[in-house]
Amino acid sequence: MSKSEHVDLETFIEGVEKRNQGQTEFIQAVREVAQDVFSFIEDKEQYHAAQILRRIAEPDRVISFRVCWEDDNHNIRVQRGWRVQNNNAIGPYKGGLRFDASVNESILKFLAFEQTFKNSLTGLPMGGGKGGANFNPKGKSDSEVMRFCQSFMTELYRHIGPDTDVPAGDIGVGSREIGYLFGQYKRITNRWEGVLTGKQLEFGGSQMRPEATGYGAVYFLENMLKHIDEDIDGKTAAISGSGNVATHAAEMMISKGGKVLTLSDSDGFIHDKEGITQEKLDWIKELKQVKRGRIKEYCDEFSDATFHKDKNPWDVECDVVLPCATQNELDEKDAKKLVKNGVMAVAEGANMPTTLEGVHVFKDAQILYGPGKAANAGGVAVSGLEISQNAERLSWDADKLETLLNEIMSDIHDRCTEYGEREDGSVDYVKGANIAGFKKVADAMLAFGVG
Ligand code: NDP
Ligand code: 2IT
Repeated sequence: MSKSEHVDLETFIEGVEKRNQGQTEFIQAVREVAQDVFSFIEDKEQYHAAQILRRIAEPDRVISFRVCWEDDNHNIRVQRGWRVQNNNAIGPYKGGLRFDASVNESILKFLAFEQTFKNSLTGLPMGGGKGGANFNPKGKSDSEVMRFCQSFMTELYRHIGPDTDVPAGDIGVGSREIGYLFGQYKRITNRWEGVLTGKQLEFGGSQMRPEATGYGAVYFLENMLKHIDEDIDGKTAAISGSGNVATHAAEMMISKGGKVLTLSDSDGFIHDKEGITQEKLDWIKELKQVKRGRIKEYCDEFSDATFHKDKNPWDVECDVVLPCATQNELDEKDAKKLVKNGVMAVAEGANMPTTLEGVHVFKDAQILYGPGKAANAGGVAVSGLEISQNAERLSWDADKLETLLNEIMSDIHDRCTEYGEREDGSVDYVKGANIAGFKKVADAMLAFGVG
């Protein structure tokens, strides 16, 4: 074969921009990975010749469909649903479903692209996918959510399967929604199979799956700190979000002796200078999961705390930061403030919560910075273990799963170190995660030939 002509990084990005006009989040995610992958493959002709990154950055398919449902006032409502199947080189497509008013194709394509690298990093055989709908579950009755989920699955079921594509939860999709979705899949197909993860324990769910993303992010943080002979005990933390990931990250921080100062939702953040204790956190979990309330109500219950409307918590002085709400919630200005205030580590529970400019601030300051695709991989890793349990029709106990989660997070840390260590011994976790995640998928694609 004659030597192929290589495009340079900027030409590659220009092509991505041209083919995905207006899809800013997707372009951002590709740009962040491409920088590191281009330097890694510089002297590796086989990856260039096979156009591997170009192929990973073009989803295998994007399925979009109408979701029609009836609200409690008998109005007919029409939403748009999607499943983005990005890449299945190393296993069936795997990744969550997001129900939020902001959901669009760009956001789901960025999430499916990121998921491909994240799932590779876990060491488990899972490809990358993501889906969801521009449906806002806030303020909806249980019956409305049920009818929406049933309608959504009535189309989605034909595109998924335990060996094809296994969705799970993400923003706005928790155990209630997974229950309705699974029930409808089972009804339509007459098959009981592990087609979704994040199920309740009664019907094939895994111990530790609800906790896995948040706990895993703290284990990753602990690994990064250990690398510089530090630990969590006594460290103050600012956490954003108050959903599944944020509350479990807070729980593990508290259990390791950390002091959690903040949590948030899309209305603003709460600041509790005394620290959010496990007792207070149990109150928050009840507020968010059962009463479906707002985080500001915390200040009515715990009067020392203050609520900061329409603000994120990045002004608060702290040792470590765990952004656990959503993409692009921490920008360059926030990053500079955090560095100025002496933050030593950032572990991302959310997907791409830091803007590209913010990432550069953290990297330049050489603080410990664990990107989402590494730090929040514990959730999908335990989803992978839920698939294994369903396949062998067994349930493993919580201790075994917690041990496995711990080991997987430590292995991910080691993979990042292998490819991201700088000459001075510090670690560029972004580079490490991007290259380690890429290499496994790329080598599988090379084995398959062009297709
Ligand atoms: P939840 O729906 O349980 O919670 C989301 C939290 O983020 C809520 O507190 C929500 O507040 C807040 N939030 C959402 N959108 C915004 C916004 N635009 N501005 C400010 N706050 C916002 O979702 P998860 O905890 O599951 O997901 C949080 C993040 O973690 C996401 O980035 C997700 O992709 C990522 N993630 C999740 C995994 C999982 O296993 N669940 C695995 C890996 C990553 P409000 O109630 O006001 O909307
Ligand atoms: O972003 C993520 O990794 C998730 N939302 C979890 C995906 C999964 O399949 O468990």
